[in-house]
Amino acid sequence: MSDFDKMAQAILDLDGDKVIELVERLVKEGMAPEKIINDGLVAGIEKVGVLFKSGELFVPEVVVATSVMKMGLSIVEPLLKDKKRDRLGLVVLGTVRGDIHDIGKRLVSTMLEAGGFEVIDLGNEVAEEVFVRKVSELKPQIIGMSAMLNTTIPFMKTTIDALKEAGCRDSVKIMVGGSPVTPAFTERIGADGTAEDAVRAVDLAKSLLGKR
Ligand code: B1M
Repeated sequence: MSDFDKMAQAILDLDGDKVIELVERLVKEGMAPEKIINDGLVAGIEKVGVLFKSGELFVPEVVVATSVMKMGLSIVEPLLKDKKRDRLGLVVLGTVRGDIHDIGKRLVSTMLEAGGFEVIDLGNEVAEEVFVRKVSELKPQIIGMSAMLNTTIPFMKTTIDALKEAGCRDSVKIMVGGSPVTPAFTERIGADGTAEDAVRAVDLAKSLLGKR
């Protein structure tokens, strides 16, 4: 079994000590933080999702698996942030109203920071009026919305409508993401772009601002 398989298995076993031990060893051996995140930690939480869907795991176990995964993330994230370069722009990020999934958003935030953006993360269950208030207060170049539920992605459109109503839609670029979000949905709600993962989210943010 590879170290990444062991890490994913440790997340499934809800074994935080094992995850920490493996992450710390791989970091010490010089493994790229992005690889530890994608091939070990994200792979583990995705396996949790498969077992949750098939009814073999229940919400309390997924909650603990999430904390175990985050223990590993908190070791590698600072290494990515060390790569911070010149500020390319300000991104205000949040998971939309009614949705508490934050692992993907957190990865997007970390990768954007590593890619040179300043990020203000508004957290989870961010109501449309909060996005509107933050656009006028902080004047970001980009608003990023994340959602993981079929029942919460409609709030992305609600937020865009609220920004239009407040007269500030045209002052920001809007990017959206999360597993139920498709390019067709993105276009339909009038957002400016979507990305499948955190690495592509950085490319998207740069292209929205005309930077390479
Ligand atoms: Co929930 N959950 N969950 N869950 N959960 C999913 C999403 C689900 C697919 C599981 C399943 O059925 N297989 C399903 C949603 C079905 C749907 O509607 N499409 C689901 C459900 C149903 C629920 C509840 C309703 C369960 C219940 O209570 N009965 C409930 C809802 C709570 C709520 O939000 N109101 C719920 C609760 C939870 C937990 C609290 C237990 C926990 C969340 C903990 C947390 O985040 N703090 C949880 C988890 C962990 C999951 C799974 C297992 C993993 C999600 C995750 O973190 N993936 C998930 C199953 C799965 O996805 N396989 C599932 C890893 C993460 C790195 O990927 O978030 O996709 P992702 O992010 C990616 C990309 O999407 C993209 O980049 C990220 C990084 O590469 N991306 C962006 C994300 N945001 C972006 C924004 C961008 C650009 C790219 O621009 C701004």
